[in-house]
Amino acid sequence: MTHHPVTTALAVLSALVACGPAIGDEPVGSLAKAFAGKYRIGVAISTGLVTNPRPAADALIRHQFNSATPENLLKWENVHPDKDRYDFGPADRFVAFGKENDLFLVGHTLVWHSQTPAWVFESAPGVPATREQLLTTMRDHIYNVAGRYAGQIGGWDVVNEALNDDGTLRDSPWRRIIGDDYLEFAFKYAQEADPAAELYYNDYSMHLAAKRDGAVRLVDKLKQAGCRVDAIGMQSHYGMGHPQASEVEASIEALAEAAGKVAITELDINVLPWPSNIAGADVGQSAAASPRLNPYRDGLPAAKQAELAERYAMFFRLYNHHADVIDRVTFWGLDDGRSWHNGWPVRGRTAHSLLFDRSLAPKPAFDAVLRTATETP
Ligand code: 9MR
Repeated sequence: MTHHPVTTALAVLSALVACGPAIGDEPVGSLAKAFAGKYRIGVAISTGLVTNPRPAADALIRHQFNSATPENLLKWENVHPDKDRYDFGPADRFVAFGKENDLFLVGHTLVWHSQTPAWVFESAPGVPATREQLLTTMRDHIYNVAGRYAGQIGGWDVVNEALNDDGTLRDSPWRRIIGDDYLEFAFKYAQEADPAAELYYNDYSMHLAAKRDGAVRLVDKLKQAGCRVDAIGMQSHYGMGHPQASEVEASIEALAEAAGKVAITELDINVLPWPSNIAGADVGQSAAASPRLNPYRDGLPAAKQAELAERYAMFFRLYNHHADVIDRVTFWGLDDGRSWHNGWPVRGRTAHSLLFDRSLAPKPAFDAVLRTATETP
């Protein structure tokens, strides 16, 4: 099928109106501007958008967001794949993009059990590193990565996902080799690498009471040990039926009390059916594909769009109510086509988790979120 040139031109124009800065009679509002008095609005940027930039996506980011987190390119396996080799190319481009567009940049992440090459935990292939060796590896990595971007990356997820859902410390190689105090070293090295950067502890399922209590204990302990923790990150990978607003609210309050500030660091709402064997956001889990698990291949029906919009609005009303302790709300991806939910926990699904659809047009959820910025409580 060929497209009539006028139809094509109109489609291009309407896409520009939808996602670009004010063009035409009804400019699309800007999340960053609408929430400017409350908190920053961030977006996770995929590596593809950095290595293969798309003008329409760049324009959308510029118009809608004032903060950005690299979705993958600063993870250990990407930035420091071998002991003596760093790959700073994509990260340098991400930082340059942030500077050009005046975005507050968040580094994700320095110390995590996942996406970390095996060599980090070994002194020779198959031989576990000693505590001293692993501390040296951790320090060098943090100094080289956070140090390189000192003054440019404004805050770091220093440690990611150190807790089990019951609030105890995860049995990661970091903990097994160094001991429970590995987090203290991570925060200390990060502060030394860039004394001006904000330092965060970041985790998923933080609405769970036991995990929230564990995070409070963890941050209290870090502070007693003399570490600075500027905010606790609640990743916020949500579904349509869970969690309850009351659970999220209780965590915002408790975590803000412990750290002073909370950041919503990886927000998305998955409308797809949830495989029965999966819980939380642990990237190590997976489930088999089936048509039943991929019901919206051809688009999200209007009733579901409205439900998603209302659920997003509900969370933003909560964030607005607690805006005094919320530093930032970051969406985990720019648009539905780029959401990690297309590939996890089931491969090859059609996700609808974000505020912009696959053509970068704003969805009803976008309008609903934007409206909350000016609602009277
Ligand atoms: O969205 C990320 C996906 O592209 C990666 O394949 C995956 C593994 O690195 O990580 C995803 O991001 C995760 C984030 O780094 C930590 N919290 C959970 C996120 C979703 O899995």
